[in-house]
Amino acid sequence: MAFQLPELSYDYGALDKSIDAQTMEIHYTKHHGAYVTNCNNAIAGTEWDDKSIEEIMANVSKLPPAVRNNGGGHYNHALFWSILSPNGGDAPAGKLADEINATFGSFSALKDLMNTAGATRFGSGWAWLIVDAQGKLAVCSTPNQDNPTMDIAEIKGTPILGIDVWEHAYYLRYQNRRPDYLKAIWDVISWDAVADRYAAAK
Ligand code: MN3
Repeated sequence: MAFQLPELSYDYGALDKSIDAQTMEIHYTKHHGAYVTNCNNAIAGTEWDDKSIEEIMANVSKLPPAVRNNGGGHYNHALFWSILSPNGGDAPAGKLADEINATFGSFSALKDLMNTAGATRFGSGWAWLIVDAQGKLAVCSTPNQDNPTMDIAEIKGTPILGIDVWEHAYYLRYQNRRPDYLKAIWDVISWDAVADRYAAAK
């Protein structure tokens, strides 16, 4: 069963307060599209071609680099689109808010940690908020299209929020100013979606 691009629940221009429409369209159709195609090609005809993306991530060390890069790209972008929303930008609520306050001190402190993780990731990669094996929240970052669900990850866990810090995610509007993109992206984070992922991960 070949992987497919997930449907977006908003238009390319819907996140314009943080991400412009052209960036969204190229990012989704060309970048994510290529990860899907290349991942499918890399696993076609192998024992992995009927496995879930989660199972592939958990065993990625046994697979060729093309699967790590493109399967990772598919997993990461599917998560990324799902936690963005034109109605985002509020603050975490309920149990997730309590856990953020208990772990990091405040929502503002979490944003600072995520922004630093993203800004200091040399080259391309991702900043993550994860639930670790002990059920605790943690912030980390990964290079390229790696993620914390991969068996090769230095810090492992279930991501509930991921921010793409590849230049293709922000360059048209922000050029080299990655910190400005990171500051703006919080205006389109859907805390409902992150809370759903938190509940599922616990
Ligand atoms: Mn990307």
